[in-house]
Amino acid sequence: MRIDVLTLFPEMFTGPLDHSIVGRARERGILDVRLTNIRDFATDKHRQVDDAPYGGGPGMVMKPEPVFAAVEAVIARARQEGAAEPPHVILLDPQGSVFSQARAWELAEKEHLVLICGHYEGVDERVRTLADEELSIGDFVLTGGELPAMVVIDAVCRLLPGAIGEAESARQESFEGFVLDHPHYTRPAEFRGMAVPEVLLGGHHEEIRRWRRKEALRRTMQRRPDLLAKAPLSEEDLRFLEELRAEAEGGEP
Ligand code: 9D3
Repeated sequence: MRIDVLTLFPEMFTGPLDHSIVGRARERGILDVRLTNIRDFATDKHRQVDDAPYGGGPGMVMKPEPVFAAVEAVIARARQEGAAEPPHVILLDPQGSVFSQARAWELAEKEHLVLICGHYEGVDERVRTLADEELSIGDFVLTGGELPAMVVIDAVCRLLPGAIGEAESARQESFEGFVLDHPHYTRPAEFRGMAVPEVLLGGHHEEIRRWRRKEALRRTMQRRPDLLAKAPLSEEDLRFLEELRAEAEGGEP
């Protein structure tokens, strides 16, 4: 997959994209990330990329011309390099639809993404016409679209074939994200008086699988009942949930 990132702050991306799974995917050629500084497409003598809002008010708005020129240059370059289809263009914006694991799976199918990062008070409204979709990463205020772009790249990258180990990939399903993880332990078996659950020490694989699934459901029920409502549940899951309900019932004074 190829991802072009258009930003006024390309330096922000060095670090997060150079390490761990994303760094390795880039080394292996699974992911090709290219950074474009929108300022390089400013044409006036001051290389101005933002301006005061029409109608007045505080803050600055990103001018449309450099963003349009940058997106058009990236699209033209991809076509020259033999791309069959035009890229999927995403504007990172607080007004976008909220990014999700389901959206990450869909984006992982694309050959080429273009991520446009706004900064300051946002982009000129006409920039929206460049985008196939607008994405937010949640209801909190950041200073720009750069961190959200990195979040999207990270989430999509680990879904690309070959990005993570075979064992882990096999566990990845499109259902991922509906049930929280079970508790994890490593050595020592007892730490500051806190013991690892007996079942995990025994090596009885089927018993361990059942324990993990039940604990995953317990956590999800306790912390994120909203997820459980959407989760595809097996007959066994429903039995575990019934047991958990009974345990909770029995726990009452
Ligand atoms: C304080 C300015 N806000 C007035 C209501 C609007 C605003 C404009 C630009 C708020 C944040 C930003 C910069 N943020 C992003 O560009 C952004 C973002 C975010 O802030 N939160 C979650 N997802 C995203 S995606 C892009």
